[in-house]
Amino acid sequence: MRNIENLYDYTVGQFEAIDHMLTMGVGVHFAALVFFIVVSRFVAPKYRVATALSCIVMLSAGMILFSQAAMWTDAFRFNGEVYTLQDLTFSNGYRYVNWMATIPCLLVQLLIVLNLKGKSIFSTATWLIISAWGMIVTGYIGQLYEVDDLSQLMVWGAISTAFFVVMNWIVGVRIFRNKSTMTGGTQSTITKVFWLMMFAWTLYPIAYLVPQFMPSADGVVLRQGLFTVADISSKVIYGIMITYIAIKQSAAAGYVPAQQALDKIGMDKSAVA
Ligand code: RET
Repeated sequence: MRNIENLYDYTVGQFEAIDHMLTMGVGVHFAALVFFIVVSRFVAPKYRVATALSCIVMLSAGMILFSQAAMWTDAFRFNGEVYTLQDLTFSNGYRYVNWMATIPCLLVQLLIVLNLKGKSIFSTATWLIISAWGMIVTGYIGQLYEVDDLSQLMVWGAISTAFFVVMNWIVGVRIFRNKSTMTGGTQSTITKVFWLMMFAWTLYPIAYLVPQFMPSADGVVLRQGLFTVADISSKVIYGIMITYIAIKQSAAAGYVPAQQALDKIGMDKSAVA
């Protein structure tokens, strides 16, 4: 009974909205997995790990969302009027555990397209991963209190946010420092990636705070909606932008499959010339 999801009855509309959002999330991540596998051949070996990391994130997120959707439909039964909890419970905790793996992948793919190498990629990745894990572990602990003790939710949330700020600061500094190394006209795209991250990643702490500002069945629908928008933006759209940058930089470095792909879809003719 750790999550507020288990406290309410849901109308058919509320129940199905959540079921449909989770199921859509599964579909989007698996479809994107196919996309990343197919386009990885246009990415030069130097950047290909970035796209491979997107594949891992898609598989991992698709699987966790599949299990969230199954858990949601297993936990509640329709009694002719509303959906009520049965002898199983629903938990968001699995998401947090999944982030321990997916967030490092998302951060490392960013560092790869920022052209960081050797010692500097290793040390930046280490600091980013330490702060990300600090953020996740403290957030995981906090969400265990969302039903029983909102003050604990807030205290752990504040500690987690401190890690989040450090992580964002490192990301911002790295992007704006390394922008000048980026080729193929990708400097404006990386700025967009930065703002996408700031937007999408902030939706997660808002979802965390739902028990504080909207403890109701509608709040639960809002929370699962926030998670869905955040997941698709921070992993799928982000991954597409990262791979786009990787292909453009590959073309600028003379990688022929990248040049052919860009020429064909008319995105960048200058890189071929
Ligand atoms: C928590 C706890 C409350 C405070 C903050 C949080 C931040 C979570 C974030 C999650 C990002 C997840 C991603 C997943 C990709 O697979 C832990 C909810 C600040 C930023 C990008």
